Amino acid sequence: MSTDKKLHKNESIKTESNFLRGNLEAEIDDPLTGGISDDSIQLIKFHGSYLQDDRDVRSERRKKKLEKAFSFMLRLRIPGGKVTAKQWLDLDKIADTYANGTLRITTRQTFQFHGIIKSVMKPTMQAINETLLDTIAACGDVNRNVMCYANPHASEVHAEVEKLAKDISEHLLPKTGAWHEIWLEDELVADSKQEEEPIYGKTYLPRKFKTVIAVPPSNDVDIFAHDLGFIAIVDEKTEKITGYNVTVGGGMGMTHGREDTYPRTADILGFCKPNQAVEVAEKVVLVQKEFGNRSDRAQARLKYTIEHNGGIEWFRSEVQKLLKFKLGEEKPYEFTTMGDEYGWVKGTDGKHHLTLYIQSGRVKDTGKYKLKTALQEIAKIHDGTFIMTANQNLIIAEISDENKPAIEKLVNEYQLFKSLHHTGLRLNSISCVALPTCGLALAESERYLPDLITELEEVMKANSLRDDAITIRMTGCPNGCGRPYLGEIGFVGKGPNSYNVYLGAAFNGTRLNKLYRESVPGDNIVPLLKPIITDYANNRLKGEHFGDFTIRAGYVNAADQGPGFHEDIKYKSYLN
Ligand code: SRM
Ligand code: SF4
Repeated sequence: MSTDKKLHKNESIKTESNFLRGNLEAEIDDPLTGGISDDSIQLIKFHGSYLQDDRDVRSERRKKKLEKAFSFMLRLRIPGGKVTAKQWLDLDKIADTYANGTLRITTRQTFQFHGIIKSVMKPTMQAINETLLDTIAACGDVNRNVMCYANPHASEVHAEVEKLAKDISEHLLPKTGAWHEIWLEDELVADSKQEEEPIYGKTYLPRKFKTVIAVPPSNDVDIFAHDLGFIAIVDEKTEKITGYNVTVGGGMGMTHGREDTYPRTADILGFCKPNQAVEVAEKVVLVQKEFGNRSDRAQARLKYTIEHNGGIEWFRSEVQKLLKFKLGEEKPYEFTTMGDEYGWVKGTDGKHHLTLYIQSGRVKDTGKYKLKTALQEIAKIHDGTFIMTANQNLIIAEISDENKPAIEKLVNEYQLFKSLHHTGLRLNSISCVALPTCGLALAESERYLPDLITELEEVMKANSLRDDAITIRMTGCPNGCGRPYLGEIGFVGKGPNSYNVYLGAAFNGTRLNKLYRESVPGDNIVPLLKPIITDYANNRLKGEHFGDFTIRAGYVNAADQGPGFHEDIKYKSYLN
């Protein structure tokens, strides 16, 4: 561990928290304020929650000298993103009873609830626990929700990667009893001082840590964006997973104006057998725990640990020192897409699956489009499961032959099939939450991208590109929650109604994009992109994707793995 610099204050908060307890319970029970202390704000993240406030009313309340309109966001841990129909109904009810009445599918295959006030945090957690789910380690400096390839049509392979996602999640889960004690009011651990965190120790990790599993040719989980990834190598003849290429050091977050922060695509560490994957995950975590930067949180993710200590060769040798077996050579693989496969598919196990597009992952009723009610009605008769995807979409999964007609009837009645007929642009879009709940948002995202796409759709249609798939991603700040630096078109909030526009990522998620124009006002985005889209329609090569075209046509330079992200920018100011 680097000891020469002063440790970040979060390190002492963790160390002194008695394994994530701190003063959290007393502060949750305190009726005098809707908030909690700064230390508890850090600790509650490990319990899957963030203190937020309604930013739409912030200045009005400040003027009235009122406390901020505090509420909590709660994120579930659902490795592999699958819930039963019964759990769906329970979660839907929790959203109505305790939260803002919506379920939010995140970019990491789980749900968030927004708008939970402090006085109902315990009942909410208890209700979640009754559904046999939890929120442990959904946020915080630990391994977060583990994602895996979502499409269950290759049933056996899907079942295997889903199991691995669960195994890794369980293995890397904090072992403290704090969550159960605080939220479920379980008996206190007799002497919590004797508790141990065998993997993490008292200081947990230097920063958040994210793990995913992909099954080529689909890169639906955006494998190169994460700290740790497993690319399943499937034998063509037997259709069995023979092992995994392990990826390390991907990440999206950066800070405007800090060139030492950048998105980075992951490296390949090596190859492991299926029964070695959990051990590899543990050792990668241990190396990050030892070498990650604990002074500067903006430099603490695994991507910087690798960059600052000698690159992937150094990292490989550190992981290898801890492993009892030798990592193999990378095996060949190819990704062709990172989107979801919409519509009906039949699995190799004979079950049916319907993938629906969910705009920005928000499950709610809007006007005549009663998505939330429809899914509720479907869940009431569904004998299968629901699977969230890494693209904020939803699969009504594992439907039996007998039940398919009834589900189809509801799908038609509530016009859910409409979501499948959206344009290629919309079907490949992601937007992060941003305003009004996200405390870090500099600009709108979820409330803006859908309308911006409507305008861009006109340009696409005028150029006969209605159904062409272009990945388009927006975030309200540079933290990258919608993985915008892997979008062929990326918008990153710079200030109110102002976005940096990025172009040139690869359609299969293997290459980052590059800054095209800085601080573009919302109204100027369509005029900015219109000539480029038209040029693409007229001059693209056969099968050429938009991101590749913008590089070939000279709009942006091709990005490298990440450290040079801020270099070779052709244009910067919007006025250029
Ligand atoms: Fe994120 C912080 C929402 C996926 C990178 N993210 C936040 C917070 C908690 C804001 C905060 O710290 O106060 C946001 C809460 C907004 C709200 O009101 O709900 C937030 N992140 C989200 C979600 C809900 C976006 C969405 O629209 O779906 C995603 C929840 C994922 C989950 O279920 O676990 C979400 N966040 C991501 C991703 C994408 C991914 O992991 O696939 C990234 C980029 C990948 C990465 O981690 O490098 C991401 N979020 C960040 C960062 C920057 C981290 C960094 O390395 O610099 C922050 C800020 C931070 O950690 O300091 C952040
Ligand atoms: Fe908030 Fe920024 Fe993440 Fe969007 S990218 S949810 S604005 S932290």
